[in-house]
Amino acid sequence: MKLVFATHNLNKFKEVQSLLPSNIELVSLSDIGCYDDIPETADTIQGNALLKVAYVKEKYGLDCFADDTGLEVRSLNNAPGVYSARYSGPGANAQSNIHKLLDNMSDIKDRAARFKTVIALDYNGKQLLFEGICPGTILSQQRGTKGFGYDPIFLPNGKNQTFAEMSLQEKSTIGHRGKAMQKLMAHFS
Ligand code: ITT
Repeated sequence: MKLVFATHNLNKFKEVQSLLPSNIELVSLSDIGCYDDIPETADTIQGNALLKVAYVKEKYGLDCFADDTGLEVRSLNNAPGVYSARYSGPGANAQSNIHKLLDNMSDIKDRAARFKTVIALDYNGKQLLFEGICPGTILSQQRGTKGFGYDPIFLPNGKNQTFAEMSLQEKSTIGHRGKAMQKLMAHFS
């Protein structure tokens, strides 16, 4: 079976590809000729995941799934949350977002946070949602060079390595995206 994964994030694509059984062939946005900046204007993570699949369905008529992810920090009222990608403003990137978050948390003792992924699936005329959550804490300094985004400052609960210090496989086993993907795959089994 072929399924479009509606993401422009190559790291996400690789994570998801490593989790899929061999009977599912993942098709990228560039494979279908989509280079558009798909609007993510909803005010919830779930809403943005649904917007991404709706865009591909409407413009290309293809079944697909999409992932929207946010980092929710308890002491910041769950910010950056749905705004994780543009937390540091126009031209934001992973490093500027990390620096802004560490600055905002410099005096904060409660470092609890969680990654939340919502996968939206548009398949056979139906839309379904699958959620994955990974609890952890925000470190005060970056550790590790693997992964992407906020991974160097996120220490999952019960682990002594950040997501950026772990192998892709280990991150997927305990991580938010891996948990949401397990639910997606259970749907197809
Ligand atoms: P697509 O929308 O094209 O899938 P994106 O990078 O914009 O790619 P999101 O909107 O889901 O994806 O991501 C929001 C932000 O959260 C963005 O800054 C990511 O780098 C970050 N992020 C997402 N998943 C992450 C993960 O597993 N580890 C660390 N940071 C992550």
